[in-house]
Amino acid sequence: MYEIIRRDGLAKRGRLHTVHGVVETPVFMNVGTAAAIKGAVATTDLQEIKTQVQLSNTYHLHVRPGDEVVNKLGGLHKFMVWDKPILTDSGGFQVFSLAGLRKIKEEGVYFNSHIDGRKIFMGPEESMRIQSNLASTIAMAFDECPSSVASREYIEASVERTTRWLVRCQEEMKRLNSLPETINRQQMLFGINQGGILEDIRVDHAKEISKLDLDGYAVGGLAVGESHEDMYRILDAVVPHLPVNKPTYLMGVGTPINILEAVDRGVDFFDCVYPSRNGRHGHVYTNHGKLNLFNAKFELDTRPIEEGCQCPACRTYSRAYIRHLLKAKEMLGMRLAVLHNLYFYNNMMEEIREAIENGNYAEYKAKKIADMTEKTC
Ligand code: PRF
Ligand code: ZN
Repeated sequence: MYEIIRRDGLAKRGRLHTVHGVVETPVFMNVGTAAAIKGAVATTDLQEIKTQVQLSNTYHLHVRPGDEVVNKLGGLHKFMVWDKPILTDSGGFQVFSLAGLRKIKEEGVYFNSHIDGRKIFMGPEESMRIQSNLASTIAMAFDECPSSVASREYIEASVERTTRWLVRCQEEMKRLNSLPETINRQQMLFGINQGGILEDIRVDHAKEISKLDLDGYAVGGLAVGESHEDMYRILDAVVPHLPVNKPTYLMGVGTPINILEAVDRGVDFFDCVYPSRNGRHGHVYTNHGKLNLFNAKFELDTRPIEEGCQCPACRTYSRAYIRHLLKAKEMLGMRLAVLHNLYFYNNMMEEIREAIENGNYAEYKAKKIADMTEKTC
């Protein structure tokens, strides 16, 4: 059940009630592709960095260790020792971005594993069965994310197939949730809107999938190489055609500014590898722009990454020390930079929720963007 507590323009302050607790929205989900957040982040860290939801991947966990193994161990929550919500992506997108030779057919996708090259088939039913085995809180529909340079004809045919796949996902999920052996019999299913940057196809698809009574709706197929202006134009067109009483999830987005802009257009859920990936490379977010800790100017800098930041890195260590750790390839360097970055994102979402509650989201967004792009430090 999703409730809207407050609206400020199109921005929504909401609450998603799940079997694994409540998600306060807008929310940034922390990416743990293979059941771990890269950068040696443990469950015990997540409370301190304000994580609400972890995101894992159907495709990766199916290949290794295998969803049957996770199922025998009692599901992903027990396996990872995380009792709050987990969203699993369906595998569709990862198959397209990672797997080798692949063939897309009406029944699903044939491809080779990126680990050992073995042949795998995944269709809507397989994706739902894997996600049911994993017993995540929210399962994503099996979709195709067409290439950003695909033709109108290709995108049209692909989106129609994605709709047929969605209907199959919904039926299979209903069946799995009714089985006594299913670990999470209240698993939620989110549908995914596609259509590249073609507004008419996007809007038709949004209207079509809105007729199905799903637990939430995602906008997929963005942040795949198009301009930020195109992304915002598609959100402007699509979000008003998705059910307002259901959560809206923008998949794989993005920079702090992308998130601030998308919240303003009615988006509630986000995920992105940027904070963890950038952290592992020594790039850290601050309210005055991104810093590269490898830069020589931080050699003798005794300040924390960000003055006043309450993350585990900033409460204890200096820029100079973390810079040294990163240069010496000490694991602690990556870990601290990742913890800071995830805290920065999760804390920004808390600020966003507060601003919407106070009815001053427009001012908050303008100031946050002005500060982040001002480039001092
Ligand atoms: N589909 C799925 N997962 C995704 C995407 C998508 O289009 C994207 C696109 N940014 C990220 N993750 N299933
Ligand atoms: Zn910090």
